[in-house]
Amino acid sequence: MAFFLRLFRKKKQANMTICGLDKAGKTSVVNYLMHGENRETIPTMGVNVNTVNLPKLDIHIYDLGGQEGFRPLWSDINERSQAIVYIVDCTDFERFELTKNIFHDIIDAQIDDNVPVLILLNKIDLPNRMSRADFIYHFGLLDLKNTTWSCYETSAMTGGGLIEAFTSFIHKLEDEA
Ligand code: G3D
Ligand code: MG
Repeated sequence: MAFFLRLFRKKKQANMTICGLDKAGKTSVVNYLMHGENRETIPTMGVNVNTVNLPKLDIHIYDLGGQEGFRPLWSDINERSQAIVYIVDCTDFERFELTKNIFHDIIDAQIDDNVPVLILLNKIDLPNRMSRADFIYHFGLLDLKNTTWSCYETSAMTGGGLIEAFTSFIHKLEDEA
């Protein structure tokens, strides 16, 4: 009986939100995940949704517009997400404090403690970037006591680091489904 129930049970759904400042590389990362290559992007107006169908789980990927005007939309979507991906441009020293504050606001006010968070230090193909160790320290990740987080260096230009970053993250979601 349990076997038949499993066969006909509706597949589990999960929402995954991709957050970060405009130009961090959110849409480029989603394009790489969906198409296996870098594609030209235009600024995201509002929200783009893509669905990945895995055997046990459908993941709805919400790619949010990062400009200031769209950020008020984030909290609604984040509150309904089972996973958060936060993308930081590792060469954008000027907006480091801004993106750090926005990140901590999401963690503190928009998601539950049990929602896993994947942080991507993106654009590692470029020179003059911050190191992962410096980033983890200065971004305050070591101060997060209740959040399950992981941090990977990635390039949505070359695809570097993306498989490593998403493999265990997505397996975790599948296991919880
Ligand atoms: P967003 O969705 O976060 O706003 P986009 O960011 O994905 O639209 O990317 C913004 C710009 O950064 C794009 O360049 C894109 O090609 C570039 N970009 C994204 N990821 C990387 C990366 O890993 N390495 C490098 N070198 N560039 C990246 P344009 O020139 O179109 O603005
Ligand atoms: Mg975008």
